[in-house]
Amino acid sequence: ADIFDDKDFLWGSGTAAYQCEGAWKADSKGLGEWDYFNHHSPLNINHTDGDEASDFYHHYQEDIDLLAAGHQNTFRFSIAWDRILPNGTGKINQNGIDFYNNVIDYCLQKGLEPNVSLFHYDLPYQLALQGGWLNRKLTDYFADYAKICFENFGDRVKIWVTINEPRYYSYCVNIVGNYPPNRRLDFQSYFQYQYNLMLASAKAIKIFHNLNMDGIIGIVHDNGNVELAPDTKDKARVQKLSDFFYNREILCPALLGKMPDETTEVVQAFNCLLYQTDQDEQIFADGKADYLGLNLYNRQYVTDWSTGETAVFHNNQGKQSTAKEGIRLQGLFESAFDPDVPRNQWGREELPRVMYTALTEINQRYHPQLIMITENGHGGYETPDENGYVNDDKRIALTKDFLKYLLQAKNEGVPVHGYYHWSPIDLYSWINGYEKRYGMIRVDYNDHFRRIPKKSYYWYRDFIDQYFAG
Ligand code: BGP
Repeated sequence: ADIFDDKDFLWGSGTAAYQCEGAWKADSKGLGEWDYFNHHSPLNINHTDGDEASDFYHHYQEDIDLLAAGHQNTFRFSIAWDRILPNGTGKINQNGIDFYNNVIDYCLQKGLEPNVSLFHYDLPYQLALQGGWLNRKLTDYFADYAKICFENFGDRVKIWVTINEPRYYSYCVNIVGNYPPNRRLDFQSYFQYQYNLMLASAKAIKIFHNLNMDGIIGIVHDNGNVELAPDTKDKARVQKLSDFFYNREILCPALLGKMPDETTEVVQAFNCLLYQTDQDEQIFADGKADYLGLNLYNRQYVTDWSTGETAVFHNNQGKQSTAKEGIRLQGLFESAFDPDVPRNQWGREELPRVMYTALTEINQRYHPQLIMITENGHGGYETPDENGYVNDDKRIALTKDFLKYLLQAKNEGVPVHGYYHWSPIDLYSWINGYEKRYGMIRVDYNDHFRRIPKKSYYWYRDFIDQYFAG
Protein backbone atom coordinates (compact mmCIF):
# COMPACT_ATOMS: atom_id res chain seq x y z
CA ALA A 1 0.00 0.00 0.00
CA ASP A 2 1.20 3.53 -0.69
CA ILE A 3 0.83 4.37 3.00
CA PHE A 4 4.44 3.28 3.25
CA ASP A 5 5.91 4.93 0.18
CA ASP A 6 6.24 8.46 1.45
CA LYS A 7 6.92 7.67 5.07
CA ASP A 8 9.02 4.52 4.76
CA PHE A 9 8.28 3.49 8.32
CA LEU A 10 5.42 4.18 10.69
CA TRP A 11 6.59 5.34 14.10
CA GLY A 12 3.86 5.94 16.63
CA SER A 13 2.13 4.79 19.75
CA GLY A 14 -1.15 3.13 20.65
CA THR A 15 -4.13 3.18 22.99
CA ALA A 16 -7.49 1.43 23.43
CA ALA A 17 -10.87 3.10 23.91
CA TYR A 18 -11.84 1.87 27.36
CA GLN A 19 -8.36 2.45 28.73
CA CYS A 20 -8.13 6.13 27.87
CA GLU A 21 -11.41 7.71 26.72
CA GLY A 22 -13.46 7.94 29.90
CA ALA A 23 -16.77 9.72 29.26
CA TRP A 24 -18.46 6.40 29.91
CA LYS A 25 -21.99 7.74 29.59
CA ALA A 26 -21.38 10.73 27.35
CA ASP A 27 -23.39 11.35 24.20
CA SER A 28 -25.58 8.23 24.45
CA LYS A 29 -22.75 5.72 24.73
CA GLY A 30 -24.09 2.26 25.64
CA LEU A 31 -23.05 0.32 28.71
CA GLY A 32 -19.99 -1.89 28.25
CA GLU A 33 -19.14 -5.22 29.86
CA TRP A 34 -16.15 -3.56 31.55
CA ASP A 35 -18.36 -0.74 32.91
CA TYR A 36 -20.65 -3.32 34.42
CA PHE A 37 -17.82 -5.47 35.78
CA ASN A 38 -15.89 -2.60 37.31
CA HIS A 39 -18.96 -1.12 38.96
CA HIS A 40 -20.37 -4.33 40.39
CA SER A 41 -17.86 -7.13 40.70
CA PRO A 42 -15.95 -8.05 43.87
CA LEU A 43 -13.31 -9.37 41.48
CA ASN A 44 -12.44 -5.82 40.46
CA ILE A 45 -9.30 -6.05 42.55
CA ASN A 46 -7.88 -2.64 41.71
CA HIS A 47 -11.15 -0.90 42.72
CA THR A 48 -10.98 1.50 39.82
CA ASP A 49 -12.87 1.85 36.58
CA GLY A 50 -12.72 3.53 33.20
CA ASP A 51 -15.46 6.09 33.93
CA GLU A 52 -13.03 8.93 33.36
CA ALA A 53 -9.87 7.03 32.48
CA SER A 54 -7.38 9.55 31.04
CA ASP A 55 -10.24 11.63 29.66
CA PHE A 56 -8.99 11.26 26.11
CA TYR A 57 -12.58 11.95 25.05
CA HIS A 58 -12.04 15.59 26.01
CA HIS A 59 -8.25 15.76 25.52
CA TYR A 60 -7.83 14.11 22.14
CA GLN A 61 -6.67 17.28 20.43
CA GLU A 62 -4.07 17.98 23.06
CA ASP A 63 -2.84 14.37 22.89
CA ILE A 64 -2.66 14.32 19.12
CA ASP A 65 -0.83 17.65 19.18
CA LEU A 66 1.73 16.12 21.52
CA LEU A 67 2.21 13.07 19.30
CA ALA A 68 2.73 15.28 16.28
CA ALA A 69 5.18 17.48 18.20
CA GLY A 70 6.96 14.23 19.13
CA HIS A 71 7.43 13.61 15.39
CA GLN A 72 5.30 10.46 15.39
CA ASN A 73 3.60 9.82 12.06
CA THR A 74 0.90 7.36 13.13
CA PHE A 75 -1.51 6.80 16.01
CA ARG A 76 -3.21 3.55 16.95
CA PHE A 77 -6.53 3.70 18.80
CA SER A 78 -9.68 1.63 19.04
CA ILE A 79 -13.34 2.36 18.47
CA ALA A 80 -15.72 1.62 21.33
CA TRP A 81 -18.39 -0.61 19.80
CA ASP A 82 -20.93 0.69 22.35
CA ARG A 83 -20.41 4.30 21.26
CA ILE A 84 -21.36 3.37 17.69
CA LEU A 85 -24.06 0.82 18.59
CA PRO A 86 -25.13 1.32 22.22
CA ASN A 87 -26.82 -2.10 22.24
CA GLY A 88 -24.17 -3.85 20.19
CA THR A 89 -26.62 -4.20 17.30
CA GLY A 90 -29.43 -2.10 15.86
CA LYS A 91 -29.61 1.64 16.04
CA ILE A 92 -26.51 3.71 15.24
CA ASN A 93 -25.54 6.49 17.64
CA GLN A 94 -24.52 9.42 15.46
CA ASN A 95 -22.65 11.03 18.38
CA GLY A 96 -20.26 8.09 18.40
CA ILE A 97 -19.65 8.42 14.67
CA ASP A 98 -19.05 12.15 15.13
CA PHE A 99 -16.50 11.61 17.90
CA TYR A 100 -14.37 9.23 15.85
CA ASN A 101 -14.71 11.42 12.77
CA ASN A 102 -13.23 14.24 14.83
CA VAL A 103 -10.37 12.10 16.09
CA ILE A 104 -9.58 10.76 12.61
CA ASP A 105 -9.74 14.18 10.97
CA TYR A 106 -7.56 15.71 13.63
CA CYS A 107 -4.95 12.95 13.19
CA LEU A 108 -4.83 13.56 9.45
CA GLN A 109 -4.62 17.29 9.92
CA LYS A 110 -1.58 16.77 12.15
CA GLY A 111 0.13 14.29 9.83
CA LEU A 112 -0.65 11.13 11.81
CA GLU A 113 -1.83 8.04 9.92
CA PRO A 114 -4.71 6.55 11.95
CA ASN A 115 -4.50 2.82 12.70
CA VAL A 116 -7.92 1.83 13.98
CA SER A 117 -8.90 -1.29 15.94
CA LEU A 118 -12.54 -2.33 15.84
CA PHE A 119 -12.44 -4.33 19.04
CA HIS A 120 -10.12 -4.04 22.01
CA TYR A 121 -11.82 -6.06 24.80
CA ASP A 122 -14.74 -3.66 25.41
CA LEU A 123 -17.79 -5.73 24.57
CA PRO A 124 -21.19 -3.97 24.67
CA TYR A 125 -22.96 -5.19 27.80
CA GLN A 126 -26.04 -6.19 25.83
CA LEU A 127 -23.89 -8.73 23.99
CA ALA A 128 -22.28 -9.96 27.19
CA LEU A 129 -25.85 -10.72 28.32
CA GLN A 130 -26.16 -12.97 25.30
CA GLY A 131 -23.20 -15.10 26.33
CA GLY A 132 -20.43 -12.95 24.93
CA TRP A 133 -18.10 -14.56 22.41
CA LEU A 134 -19.28 -18.06 23.24
CA ASN A 135 -22.37 -17.11 21.28
CA ARG A 136 -21.67 -17.61 17.60
CA LYS A 137 -24.21 -14.94 16.67
CA LEU A 138 -21.67 -12.37 17.79
CA THR A 139 -19.55 -13.17 14.76
CA ASP A 140 -22.29 -11.68 12.56
CA TYR A 141 -23.01 -8.80 14.91
CA PHE A 142 -19.33 -7.93 14.79
CA ALA A 143 -19.27 -8.10 11.00
CA ASP A 144 -22.28 -5.73 10.85
CA TYR A 145 -20.58 -3.31 13.20
CA ALA A 146 -17.34 -3.51 11.19
CA LYS A 147 -19.22 -2.65 8.01
CA ILE A 148 -20.69 0.45 9.62
CA CYS A 149 -17.18 1.55 10.56
CA PHE A 150 -15.77 0.88 7.08
CA GLU A 151 -18.61 2.89 5.52
CA ASN A 152 -18.24 5.82 7.87
CA PHE A 153 -14.47 6.06 8.30
CA GLY A 154 -12.98 4.04 5.45
CA ASP A 155 -12.55 7.04 3.15
CA ARG A 156 -9.84 8.28 5.55
CA VAL A 157 -8.67 5.31 7.62
CA LYS A 158 -6.23 3.16 5.64
CA ILE A 159 -4.98 0.82 8.37
CA TRP A 160 -7.41 -1.35 10.29
CA VAL A 161 -7.28 -4.00 12.98
CA THR A 162 -10.25 -6.30 13.47
CA ILE A 163 -9.55 -7.63 16.96
CA ASN A 164 -6.86 -7.00 19.53
CA GLU A 165 -5.20 -10.06 21.03
CA PRO A 166 -7.97 -12.66 20.74
CA ARG A 167 -5.64 -15.16 22.41
CA TYR A 168 -4.67 -13.17 25.49
CA TYR A 169 -8.20 -11.83 25.85
CA SER A 170 -9.59 -15.37 25.91
CA TYR A 171 -6.83 -16.43 28.30
CA CYS A 172 -7.74 -13.72 30.82
CA VAL A 173 -11.50 -14.26 30.43
CA ASN A 174 -11.46 -18.06 30.56
CA ILE A 175 -8.31 -19.29 32.25
CA VAL A 176 -6.86 -16.66 34.58
CA GLY A 177 -10.35 -15.37 35.33
CA ASN A 178 -9.26 -11.76 35.83
CA TYR A 179 -11.28 -10.31 32.92
CA PRO A 180 -15.09 -10.48 32.92
CA PRO A 181 -16.92 -12.85 33.10
CA ASN A 182 -14.10 -14.41 35.10
CA ARG A 183 -14.11 -18.09 34.23
CA ARG A 184 -11.15 -20.00 35.66
CA LEU A 185 -9.29 -22.86 34.00
CA ASP A 186 -12.13 -23.30 31.50
CA PHE A 187 -10.25 -24.65 28.51
CA GLN A 188 -13.38 -25.45 26.54
CA SER A 189 -14.32 -21.77 26.58
CA TYR A 190 -10.71 -20.72 26.01
CA PHE A 191 -10.49 -22.51 22.66
CA GLN A 192 -14.06 -21.69 21.60
CA TYR A 193 -13.71 -17.99 22.40
CA GLN A 194 -10.60 -17.71 20.24
CA TYR A 195 -12.25 -19.68 17.50
CA ASN A 196 -15.33 -17.46 17.42
CA LEU A 197 -13.21 -14.32 17.56
CA MET A 198 -11.23 -15.57 14.56
CA LEU A 199 -14.45 -16.31 12.68
CA ALA A 200 -15.68 -12.81 13.48
CA SER A 201 -12.41 -11.34 12.28
CA ALA A 202 -12.52 -13.33 9.03
CA LYS A 203 -16.09 -12.21 8.35
CA ALA A 204 -15.14 -8.57 8.82
CA ILE A 205 -12.07 -8.93 6.59
CA LYS A 206 -14.17 -10.48 3.85
CA ILE A 207 -16.56 -7.53 3.94
CA PHE A 208 -13.62 -5.11 3.81
CA HIS A 209 -12.30 -6.83 0.69
CA ASN A 210 -15.73 -7.15 -0.93
CA LEU A 211 -16.30 -3.43 -0.46
CA ASN A 212 -12.96 -2.86 -2.22
CA MET A 213 -11.81 -0.61 0.55
CA ASP A 214 -8.65 1.36 -0.04
CA GLY A 215 -6.27 0.26 2.71
CA ILE A 216 -5.20 -2.77 4.68
CA ILE A 217 -6.81 -4.79 7.43
CA GLY A 218 -5.20 -7.20 9.87
CA ILE A 219 -5.48 -8.74 13.27
CA VAL A 220 -3.35 -8.14 16.35
CA HIS A 221 -1.78 -11.14 18.07
CA ASP A 222 0.01 -11.20 21.41
CA ASN A 223 3.29 -12.77 20.49
CA GLY A 224 3.87 -16.01 22.34
CA ASN A 225 6.94 -17.18 20.54
CA VAL A 226 7.63 -20.58 22.15
CA GLU A 227 11.05 -21.55 23.47
CA LEU A 228 11.66 -24.86 25.24
CA ALA A 229 13.69 -25.14 28.42
CA PRO A 230 16.81 -27.18 27.61
CA ASP A 231 15.88 -30.09 29.90
CA THR A 232 12.50 -30.63 28.19
CA LYS A 233 12.17 -34.36 27.49
CA ASP A 234 9.43 -34.68 24.89
CA LYS A 235 10.38 -31.65 22.82
CA ALA A 236 8.20 -32.33 19.79
CA ARG A 237 5.06 -32.82 21.87
CA VAL A 238 5.60 -29.79 24.10
CA GLN A 239 6.33 -27.66 21.06
CA LYS A 240 3.17 -28.79 19.29
CA LEU A 241 0.84 -28.38 22.27
CA SER A 242 2.21 -25.06 23.47
CA ASP A 243 2.53 -23.47 20.05
CA PHE A 244 -1.12 -24.26 19.33
CA PHE A 245 -2.07 -22.97 22.77
CA TYR A 246 -0.15 -19.69 22.42
CA ASN A 247 -0.10 -18.95 18.70
CA ARG A 248 -1.43 -21.20 16.05
CA GLU A 249 -5.16 -21.02 16.72
CA ILE A 250 -4.71 -17.35 15.78
CA LEU A 251 -1.85 -17.23 13.30
CA CYS A 252 -3.02 -20.06 11.03
CA PRO A 253 -6.52 -18.73 10.30
CA ALA A 254 -5.24 -15.14 10.16
CA LEU A 255 -2.28 -15.68 7.83
CA LEU A 256 -2.86 -19.03 6.12
CA GLY A 257 -6.66 -18.89 5.92
CA LYS A 258 -7.22 -22.17 7.73
CA MET A 259 -7.16 -23.74 11.16
CA PRO A 260 -3.98 -25.67 11.98
CA ASP A 261 -3.80 -29.34 10.97
CA GLU A 262 -3.19 -30.36 14.59
CA THR A 263 -6.35 -28.66 15.92
CA THR A 264 -8.38 -31.77 16.72
CA GLU A 265 -5.42 -33.57 18.25
CA VAL A 266 -4.49 -30.69 20.56
CA VAL A 267 -8.02 -29.71 21.54
CA GLN A 268 -8.74 -33.35 22.41
CA ALA A 269 -5.57 -33.52 24.48
CA PHE A 270 -7.26 -30.87 26.64
CA ASN A 271 -10.48 -32.94 26.72
CA CYS A 272 -12.28 -30.25 24.79
CA LEU A 273 -14.35 -30.04 21.64
CA LEU A 274 -14.56 -27.12 19.22
CA TYR A 275 -18.02 -26.31 17.92
CA GLN A 276 -17.60 -25.69 14.19
CA THR A 277 -19.81 -25.77 11.11
CA ASP A 278 -19.26 -26.85 7.52
CA GLN A 279 -19.16 -23.23 6.39
CA ASP A 280 -16.25 -22.25 8.58
CA GLU A 281 -13.50 -23.52 6.33
CA GLN A 282 -14.66 -21.18 3.56
CA ILE A 283 -15.06 -18.26 5.97
CA PHE A 284 -11.43 -18.60 7.07
CA ALA A 285 -10.25 -19.05 3.49
CA ASP A 286 -12.02 -15.82 2.47
CA GLY A 287 -10.91 -13.85 5.49
CA LYS A 288 -7.13 -13.83 5.45
CA ALA A 289 -5.49 -10.76 7.00
CA ASP A 290 -3.55 -8.31 4.83
CA TYR A 291 -0.98 -7.91 7.56
CA LEU A 292 -0.10 -9.09 11.04
CA GLY A 293 -0.09 -6.77 14.01
CA LEU A 294 2.15 -8.12 16.72
CA ASN A 295 2.00 -7.00 20.34
CA LEU A 296 5.43 -7.81 21.53
CA TYR A 297 6.15 -8.08 25.22
CA ASN A 298 7.24 -11.64 25.87
CA ARG A 299 8.07 -15.12 24.75
CA GLN A 300 6.58 -18.32 26.21
CA TYR A 301 9.26 -20.35 27.90
CA VAL A 302 7.93 -23.88 28.49
CA THR A 303 8.76 -27.45 29.41
CA ASP A 304 7.00 -30.80 30.07
CA TRP A 305 4.56 -31.24 32.93
CA SER A 306 3.37 -34.74 33.45
CA THR A 307 2.11 -35.00 37.03
CA GLY A 308 0.41 -32.66 39.45
CA GLU A 309 -2.61 -30.49 39.10
CA THR A 310 -3.46 -27.96 36.47
CA ALA A 311 -3.08 -24.41 37.77
CA VAL A 312 -2.58 -20.85 36.63
CA PHE A 313 -0.25 -18.33 38.24
CA HIS A 314 -0.70 -14.69 37.45
CA ASN A 315 0.84 -11.78 39.30
CA ASN A 316 -2.02 -9.30 39.23
CA GLN A 317 -0.59 -6.76 41.61
CA GLY A 318 2.94 -5.86 40.75
CA LYS A 319 4.40 -6.98 44.03
CA GLN A 320 7.86 -8.19 43.22
CA SER A 321 8.02 -11.87 44.02
CA THR A 322 9.78 -14.99 42.90
CA ALA A 323 6.48 -16.85 42.55
CA LYS A 324 5.88 -18.81 39.43
CA GLU A 325 4.27 -16.94 36.53
CA GLY A 326 2.30 -18.76 33.85
CA ILE A 327 0.49 -22.05 33.64
CA ARG A 328 0.80 -25.71 34.62
CA LEU A 329 -1.22 -28.19 32.59
CA GLN A 330 -1.50 -31.70 33.88
CA GLY A 331 0.05 -34.17 31.47
CA LEU A 332 0.74 -31.46 28.88
CA PHE A 333 3.27 -28.70 29.52
CA GLU A 334 4.07 -25.90 31.94
CA SER A 335 5.70 -22.49 31.99
CA ALA A 336 9.37 -22.77 32.83
CA PHE A 337 11.53 -20.36 34.80
CA ASP A 338 14.74 -19.01 33.33
CA PRO A 339 16.97 -17.76 36.14
CA ASP A 340 19.19 -15.87 33.70
CA VAL A 341 16.49 -13.51 32.46
CA PRO A 342 15.65 -10.35 34.43
CA ARG A 343 11.97 -9.87 35.31
CA ASN A 344 9.81 -6.89 36.05
CA GLN A 345 7.69 -6.43 39.15
CA TRP A 346 4.86 -8.36 37.56
CA GLY A 347 7.11 -11.38 37.03
CA ARG A 348 7.31 -10.86 33.26
CA GLU A 349 10.60 -11.44 31.51
CA GLU A 350 12.50 -8.47 30.18
CA LEU A 351 14.11 -10.00 27.14
CA PRO A 352 14.43 -7.59 24.20
CA ARG A 353 15.95 -10.11 21.80
CA VAL A 354 12.49 -11.76 21.60
CA MET A 355 11.66 -8.95 19.16
CA TYR A 356 14.16 -10.40 16.70
CA THR A 357 13.35 -14.05 17.38
CA ALA A 358 9.62 -13.55 16.99
CA LEU A 359 9.82 -11.46 13.84
CA THR A 360 12.19 -13.83 12.04
CA GLU A 361 10.38 -16.97 13.17
CA ILE A 362 6.92 -15.72 12.17
CA ASN A 363 8.30 -14.51 8.87
CA GLN A 364 9.80 -17.90 8.07
CA ARG A 365 6.77 -19.93 9.12
CA TYR A 366 3.86 -17.85 7.88
CA HIS A 367 5.29 -15.47 5.25
CA PRO A 368 3.10 -12.48 6.12
CA GLN A 369 3.17 -9.73 3.48
CA LEU A 370 3.56 -7.15 6.18
CA ILE A 371 4.06 -7.00 9.93
CA MET A 372 3.61 -4.12 12.28
CA ILE A 373 4.57 -4.09 15.93
CA THR A 374 1.27 -2.80 17.28
CA GLU A 375 2.37 -2.77 20.93
CA ASN A 376 5.58 -2.91 22.92
CA GLY A 377 6.16 -1.09 26.15
CA HIS A 378 6.97 -1.14 29.83
CA GLY A 379 4.63 -0.63 32.77
CA GLY A 380 5.65 0.29 36.26
CA TYR A 381 5.12 2.44 39.32
CA GLU A 382 6.54 5.90 38.79
CA THR A 383 7.41 8.85 41.00
CA PRO A 384 7.50 12.26 39.35
CA ASP A 385 9.56 15.20 40.58
CA GLU A 386 7.87 18.31 41.99
CA ASN A 387 7.00 19.50 38.47
CA GLY A 388 5.39 16.23 37.54
CA TYR A 389 8.32 15.22 35.36
CA VAL A 390 9.23 11.53 35.20
CA ASN A 391 12.76 10.42 34.50
CA ASP A 392 11.97 7.04 32.95
CA ASP A 393 15.45 5.88 32.01
CA LYS A 394 14.48 2.24 32.34
CA ARG A 395 11.71 2.57 29.75
CA ILE A 396 14.18 4.26 27.42
CA ALA A 397 16.86 1.58 27.88
CA LEU A 398 14.45 -1.30 27.27
CA THR A 399 12.77 0.36 24.30
CA LYS A 400 16.15 1.12 22.75
CA ASP A 401 17.07 -2.56 22.96
CA PHE A 402 13.76 -3.79 21.57
CA LEU A 403 14.12 -1.34 18.66
CA LYS A 404 17.67 -2.44 17.96
CA TYR A 405 16.36 -5.97 17.44
CA LEU A 406 13.45 -4.71 15.35
CA LEU A 407 15.81 -2.88 13.00
CA GLN A 408 18.06 -5.93 12.80
CA ALA A 409 15.14 -8.10 11.66
CA LYS A 410 14.07 -5.38 9.21
CA ASN A 411 17.57 -5.14 7.76
CA GLU A 412 17.59 -8.88 7.25
CA GLY A 413 14.47 -8.63 5.14
CA VAL A 414 11.56 -9.20 7.53
CA PRO A 415 8.72 -7.02 6.14
CA VAL A 416 8.13 -5.01 9.30
CA HIS A 417 6.85 -1.51 8.54
CA GLY A 418 5.61 0.01 11.75
CA TYR A 419 6.11 0.30 15.47
CA TYR A 420 3.61 1.52 18.06
CA HIS A 421 4.79 2.12 21.56
CA TRP A 422 2.32 1.18 24.29
CA SER A 423 1.39 3.79 25.19
CA PRO A 424 1.57 7.50 24.35
CA ILE A 425 -0.12 8.55 27.60
CA ASP A 426 -0.66 6.89 30.97
CA LEU A 427 -3.93 5.02 30.92
CA TYR A 428 -6.02 2.39 32.64
CA SER A 429 -4.39 -1.02 32.93
CA TRP A 430 -7.06 -3.74 32.89
CA ILE A 431 -5.94 -5.41 36.08
CA ASN A 432 -3.68 -2.85 37.69
CA GLY A 433 -5.80 0.25 37.35
CA TYR A 434 -3.89 3.52 37.24
CA GLU A 435 -0.85 2.61 39.31
CA LYS A 436 0.92 0.69 36.56
CA ARG A 437 1.94 3.38 34.12
CA TYR A 438 2.90 2.77 30.52
CA GLY A 439 2.86 6.24 28.99
CA MET A 440 5.62 8.33 27.45
CA ILE A 441 3.48 11.21 28.68
CA ARG A 442 2.40 11.35 32.31
CA VAL A 443 -1.24 11.95 33.14
CA ASP A 444 -1.74 13.62 36.51
CA TYR A 445 -5.03 12.15 37.70
CA ASN A 446 -5.10 14.56 40.64
CA ASP A 447 -4.69 17.67 38.56
CA HIS A 448 -7.37 17.76 35.86
CA PHE A 449 -5.67 15.07 33.77
CA ARG A 450 -2.69 17.35 33.13
CA ARG A 451 -0.32 15.94 30.50
CA ILE A 452 3.42 16.10 31.23
CA PRO A 453 5.83 14.52 28.73
CA LYS A 454 8.33 12.15 30.33
CA LYS A 455 11.98 11.81 29.40
CA SER A 456 11.11 8.90 27.06
CA TYR A 457 8.80 11.15 25.01
CA TYR A 458 11.74 13.36 24.04
CA TRP A 459 14.01 10.37 23.57
CA TYR A 460 11.51 8.76 21.16
CA ARG A 461 11.20 12.01 19.20
CA ASP A 462 14.98 12.16 18.75
CA PHE A 463 15.13 8.48 17.85
CA ILE A 464 12.56 9.02 15.09
CA ASP A 465 14.50 12.04 13.81
CA GLN A 466 17.70 10.05 13.68
CA TYR A 467 15.97 7.20 11.88
CA PHE A 468 14.75 9.49 9.11
CA ALA A 469 18.06 11.36 8.94
CA GLY A 470 19.60 7.97 8.09
C1 BGP B 1 -1.97 -5.81 26.10
C2 BGP B 1 -3.25 -5.08 25.80
C3 BGP B 1 -3.26 -3.65 26.20
C4 BGP B 1 -2.45 -3.28 27.42
C5 BGP B 1 -1.15 -4.06 27.55
C6 BGP B 1 -0.52 -3.96 28.92
O1 BGP B 1 -2.27 -7.16 26.30
O2 BGP B 1 -3.55 -5.16 24.44
O3 BGP B 1 -4.60 -3.26 26.25
O4 BGP B 1 -3.19 -3.23 28.57
O5 BGP B 1 -1.31 -5.43 27.26
O6 BGP B 1 -1.13 -4.85 29.80
P1 BGP B 1 -1.33 -4.56 31.33
O7 BGP B 1 -1.97 -3.22 31.41
O8 BGP B 1 -2.19 -5.65 31.85
O9 BGP B 1 0.03 -4.57 31.93
